[in-house]
Amino acid sequence: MSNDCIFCKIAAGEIGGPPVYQDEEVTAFRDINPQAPHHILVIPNEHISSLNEAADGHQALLGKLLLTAAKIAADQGLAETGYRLVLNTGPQAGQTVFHIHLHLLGGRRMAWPPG
Ligand code: DGP
Repeated sequence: MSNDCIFCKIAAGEIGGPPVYQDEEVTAFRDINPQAPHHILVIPNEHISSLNEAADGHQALLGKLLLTAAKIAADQGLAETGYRLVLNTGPQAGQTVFHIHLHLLGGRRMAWPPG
């Protein structure tokens, strides 16, 4: 855990409301600034600043982020209509919180290419 990381504090239950999903490896919670009717962030409980800092040993954990997002999407009724997963990496991609997080967005039609 990084003491100055807001997402570490959320994963530890120190701030924020009840998570959408949590187990010993990952936490999912609603984005504070939703960009779609459903906007959920899925994070590893372990602090990893960005995908650039992920190592080979994180392979299973990163796969779990994807599978957890898919399960949450199904639980939220988004599997049939579709949803988008976004993983911003670095400032130019728009990453503002430096703890890996997968955006799960759904409930509206998405444009392509993304802005
Ligand atoms: P990104 O731009 O990819 O780094 O996305 C960071 C997201 O995190 C952004 O959509 C807003 C969200 N966020 C930032 N601080 C908080 C917080 O304290 N609580 C929650 N639930 N979401 C937050």
